Amino acid sequence: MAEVYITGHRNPDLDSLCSALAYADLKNLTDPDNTYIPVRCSHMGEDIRTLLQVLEIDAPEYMRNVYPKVSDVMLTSGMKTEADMSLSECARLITEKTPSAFPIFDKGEFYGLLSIDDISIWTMKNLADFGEITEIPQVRDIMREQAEPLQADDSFEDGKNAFLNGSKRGLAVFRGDEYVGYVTRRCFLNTPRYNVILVDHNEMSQSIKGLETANILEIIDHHRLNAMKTSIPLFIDAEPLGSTCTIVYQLFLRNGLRPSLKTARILLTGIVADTLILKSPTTTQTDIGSAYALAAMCRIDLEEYGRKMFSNIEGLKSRDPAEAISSDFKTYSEKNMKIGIGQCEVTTLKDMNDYCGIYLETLNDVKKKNGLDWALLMITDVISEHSILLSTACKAEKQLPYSVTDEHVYDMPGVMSRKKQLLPEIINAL
Ligand SMILES: [Mn+2]
Repeated sequence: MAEVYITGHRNPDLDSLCSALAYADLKNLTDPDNTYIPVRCSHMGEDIRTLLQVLEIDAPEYMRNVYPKVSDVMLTSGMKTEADMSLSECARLITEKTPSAFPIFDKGEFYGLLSIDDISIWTMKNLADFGEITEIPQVRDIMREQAEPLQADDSFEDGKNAFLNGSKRGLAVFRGDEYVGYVTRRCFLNTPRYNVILVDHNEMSQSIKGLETANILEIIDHHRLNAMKTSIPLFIDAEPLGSTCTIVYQLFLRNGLRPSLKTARILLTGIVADTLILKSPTTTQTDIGSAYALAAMCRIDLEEYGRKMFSNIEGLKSRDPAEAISSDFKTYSEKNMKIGIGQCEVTTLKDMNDYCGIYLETLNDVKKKNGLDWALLMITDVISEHSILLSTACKAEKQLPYSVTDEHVYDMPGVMSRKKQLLPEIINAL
């Protein structure tokens, strides 16, 4: 039985979060031999958090990275060896299990690690001094000085390195100041690998930290393909649909399964959000068919549900610019340039002159902070299907096919999709 983590991209949007939740549900139904756990690999923006609350959807748990950790290889002893146990009692336990080190408790509390060296050193010394062992000591009396314990979240490499110096047989593992287990040298023979499924993205730079050390089992996505080299064969379902949730719904159908009502509503949420209520040019007949089928299943009026979702979006004027820009920000590497493009949805562009200046300024900070060559922000009015584009100063900026309304501000009527409409023009301009 293995654990498999399903994650969307960093700065998760609703499609990323919802497709992870729904796909985990599907995988747990079709493959009960393994456990599929939906996670998110970064923090959520304020607007997404509020929206999830309004829609009564629980976000996947946050997972910092998939680097192998000490906790992945640590042992927890079934032996309850007490500090006041006699050495002969202890010896009987050891010959049964032959561990090189194991934990000793004092009235249930962790006392320290006893290593096989503690026992042999004591025995040798007694034999050398007296020629025989006259008195049997308690375990606590022969334990030598304890080494600094490891932390459960320490990396596997750090844990392994802790054994490089000296002749330690084992090390205790703590979480904070609580004992949780112990490790011996043998624990570090094989590096464990996390199992990961990527949804709604396929690029390393947008994914969970430590992915290069993990097994990527599957990719379910609707973005351009710029995937990493993988170490094992994998299942990929990449389709040019409006939402990853549509692909996940199609996979339910292909498996002859119907999503539960809860999952149906989660899928619907992802589709409505990513297709901007089925109005984005990325929307296909499959998205429309899937969305209406799911809405019917949940007895939800699709348009009303969409309006309710988007009416919860606060105007950019009242939001913190840095937070708004980073809430849906993606980075790309193209023609040796590092580019970042953010997108914000609004329900009107009438107030844009009130905030354009401060957003342009903040965009420059974001560019510097992230070591980017070019940063852009697309502000999309989902009602009138119209976007404006803010840009940091860049040579390629002049090549963009949009009309300039102000310095570094461009008008993009009818443009709603970063991926399908803006990104190809950016690459062209470069
Ligand atoms: Mn998506």
